Amino acid sequence: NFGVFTLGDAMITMNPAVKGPLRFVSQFERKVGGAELNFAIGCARLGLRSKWVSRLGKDEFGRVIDHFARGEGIDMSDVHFVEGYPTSLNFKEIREDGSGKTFYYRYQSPILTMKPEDITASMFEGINLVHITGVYLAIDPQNMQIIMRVVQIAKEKGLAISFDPNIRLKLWTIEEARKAYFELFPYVDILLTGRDEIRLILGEDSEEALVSLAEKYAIDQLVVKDGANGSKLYTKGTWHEKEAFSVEAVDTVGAGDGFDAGYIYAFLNDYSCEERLVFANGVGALATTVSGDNEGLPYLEEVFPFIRQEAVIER
Ligand code: KDG
Repeated sequence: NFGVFTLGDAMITMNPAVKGPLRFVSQFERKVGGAELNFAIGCARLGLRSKWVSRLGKDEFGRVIDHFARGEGIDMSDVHFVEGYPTSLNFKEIREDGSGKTFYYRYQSPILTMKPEDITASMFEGINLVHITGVYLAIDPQNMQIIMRVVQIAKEKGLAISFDPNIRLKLWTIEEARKAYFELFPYVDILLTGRDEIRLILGEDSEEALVSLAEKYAIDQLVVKDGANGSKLYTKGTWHEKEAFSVEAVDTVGAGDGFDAGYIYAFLNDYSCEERLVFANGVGALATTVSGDNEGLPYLEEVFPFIRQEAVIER
């Protein structure tokens, strides 16, 4: 059974009870979000051992996140409560097609209390892959030092490193984001990026530009997620491409994290390139069919009938 490691901030996510502009929404459902935690949940549901490293506010919302993540079977041994830093919040606005906007209340996140020396080699026991996302990097410039420590230990241990830029331009500028990504690319084995994101990062999304990025930084697998248009993978000199599954999306937030979890599951389990894309497309699609950032992430046994498009017996 493979183990994955990820690190990041979680938030209480206020999901609107109705669709449309937030100023007209008066009721919300309290849920849990956070890109890296979503990834960890996605992996755990697929049966991977999943470790999430974080800090939570020593408050009621911190307890909500703690209970929620424990309930998902996440390894929480390096998640600690800190005083004086309220647990982060965000409010979502959801449009008719399931897309939406995020409004952050994420100042002085509890995870800012973490120091590079808090990352130790013993935290990586039983781990096969380290997953990093740009959300953690966007929260504070000092987080790069922590990520460099993670990367250093991962490399010493010969672990694979996956990275999702997860651009959040409400948290930093594209220039700051680019600088951080290019600092990290030399260590990345698997790059999982949205098509619109890679366009922002490189200024274009042509196959030539992607190939030269992969080759320059020795990125073994470069995966481009293109939502309803499917996904493609460049590895070892060849492109592979798979169409998306058609679903009725109600909430697309967290679909990219689900895709990443699906891809990493399939990679660790030695699936072929095409199979990895099909599996990841399936997990990403299923994630959009349920409201909330991670509620729709499927269990392993739900993915297979879905990707084979088998009829499910409902009653
Ligand atoms: O990828 C989903 C995340 O974006 C969501 O859960 C909230 O972490 C979050 C963020 O910063 O947007």
